Amino acid sequence: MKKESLIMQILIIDDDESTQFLLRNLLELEGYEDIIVTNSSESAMELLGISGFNNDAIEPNLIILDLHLPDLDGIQTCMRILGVEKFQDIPIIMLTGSSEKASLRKAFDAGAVDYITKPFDSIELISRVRSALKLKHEVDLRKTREAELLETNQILEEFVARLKQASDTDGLTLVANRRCFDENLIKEFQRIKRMNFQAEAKLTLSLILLDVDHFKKYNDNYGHVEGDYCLQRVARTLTEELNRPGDLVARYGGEEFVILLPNTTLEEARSVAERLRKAVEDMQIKHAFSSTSPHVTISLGVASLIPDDNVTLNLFVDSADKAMYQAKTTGRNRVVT
Ligand code: GH3
Ligand code: MG
Ligand code: MG
Ligand code: MG
Repeated sequence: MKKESLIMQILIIDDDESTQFLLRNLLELEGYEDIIVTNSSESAMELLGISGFNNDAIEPNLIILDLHLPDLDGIQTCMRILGVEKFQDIPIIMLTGSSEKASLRKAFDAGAVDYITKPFDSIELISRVRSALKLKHEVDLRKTREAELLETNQILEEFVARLKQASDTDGLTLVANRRCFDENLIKEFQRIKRMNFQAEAKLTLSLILLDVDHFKKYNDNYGHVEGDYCLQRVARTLTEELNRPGDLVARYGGEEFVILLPNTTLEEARSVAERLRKAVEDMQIKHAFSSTSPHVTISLGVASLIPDDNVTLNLFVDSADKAMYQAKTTGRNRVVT
């Protein structure tokens, strides 16, 4: 395997042939094999793919740049190269005559990392080249590590989001599960309570609890698989019937579902419940063993409260449950508030 230093590519931009020759020889003696030499700023721009599209554009690890070029001067050339995003970390060593020290400041301002005065000392040249390449290598390594870390973080975040999604979802019906409902109930209660604080018109939180009628008979007669399928269809209908973004359908357990309706009054919730009742009945899922209807139906209980300092959540679900129980005892397939 090749030593790291040998696979480094070096671009020399200088119009003087003897300088080109000398630099190339010294670098090759040191073991750098991939050396590209060019005469002018414009030809360098072409090689780097800066002045126009170049399918074979090079990406050198180091540039040695003459301060005086026949076209654009070295300082402007330096700025043009470093202004390209993918080249912003390329180390550029300026080549200057000994009388040009005054220009050095400009060269460093333009982003050059080092300079060598002509005529140059070979040991000095090699040392500066090596140290610039070493620095570049370290920057590259750091950037690669940062990019890898970022990617790992993104994968982790996606994974966590998927876990959260799974832990919030009921596996059979794909609506929210009980855990997710409990969490959202508290969140919405607190949120509306904050909004109601010192507000003139108080917002209401409503709840619909519903249960499939005579579902035991459905299971006993059509089988558990058909029962599961029926629950899936009911869940889908409930979801499709709700149209406000904050509404949440959850499976409360067994054949019972619960719907959270933020900023919804008792009257509004009652009409939502009535719409749901009708939508389930209108699916006309055959149920020959129900004493209520020839089709699958649901019974619904509705409860509302105004979240503020005077109420707690404790009895909220209970009161929806009581209303639902009343819907059961007064004939099923109905809404009770
Ligand atoms: P009611 O009208 O009073 O609600 O009567 P019901 O028969 O629906 O109520 P009951 O509580 O006696 O029976 C509920 C049935 O729901 C019994 C249970 O096996 C069934 N069940 C609960 N969860 C599931 C499920 O995930 N899949 C299936 N297929 N059945 C379920
Ligand atoms: Mg020159
Ligand atoms: Mg039940
Ligand atoms: Mg039931």
